[in-house]
Amino acid sequence: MKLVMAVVQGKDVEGLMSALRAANYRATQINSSGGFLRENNVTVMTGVDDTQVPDIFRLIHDNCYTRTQYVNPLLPIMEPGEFYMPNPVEVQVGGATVFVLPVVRYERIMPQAAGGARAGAGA
Ligand code: 2BA
Repeated sequence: MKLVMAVVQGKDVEGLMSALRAANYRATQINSSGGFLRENNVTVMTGVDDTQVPDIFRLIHDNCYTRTQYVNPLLPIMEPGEFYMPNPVEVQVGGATVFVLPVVRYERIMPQAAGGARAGAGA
C-alpha cells in the first residue's frame, strides 16, 4: 500500500476530490500553504494499493493545472534617499507536487459501542 500526498492549488481541489470520489477512492484534504509564495494550497492524501498509484496520477494530471503567479522579490538593503522600483518575477506553480510514501500499516479503527448505542448517550 502507498500514501499519495499531492500538494495542489486551491482552485483545483474540488475537481480532484470529485474525481477521486467518483472513482471510489478515499481521500483527505488538509489546508496548507507553500513556503515560497506563502499562499494557501491544499494537500490531498489518499491511501491506495500499489497498483492504483498510476490511476491516482492520471486523475491528478486530468484535474490540476499549471498557473503563472507574479511575486515581488524581497526589498534590497538601501541607503537613505535611494529609490527601489520592485519588478515582479514570474513563477510557474505546477499542477501538483506529488509524494508517494510506503505505508507500514493501515487500519480503520471502528469499535462498536455496547448495545449498539453511542457510549455516553442519554437514555
Ligand atoms: P510554494 O512553496 O509557495 O512554491 C510555489 C512556486 O514557487 C513553486 O511551484 C515554484 O515554481 C516556485 N518556487 C518555490 N520555491 C522556489 C525557490 N526557492 N526559488 C524559486 N522559485 C521557487 P511548485 O514547484 O509547483 O510548487 C507548488 C507548491 O508545492 C509549493 O508552494 C509547496 O507548497 C509545494 N512543494 C513544492 N515542492 C515541494 C517539496 N520539495 N516539499 C514540500 N512541498 C513542496
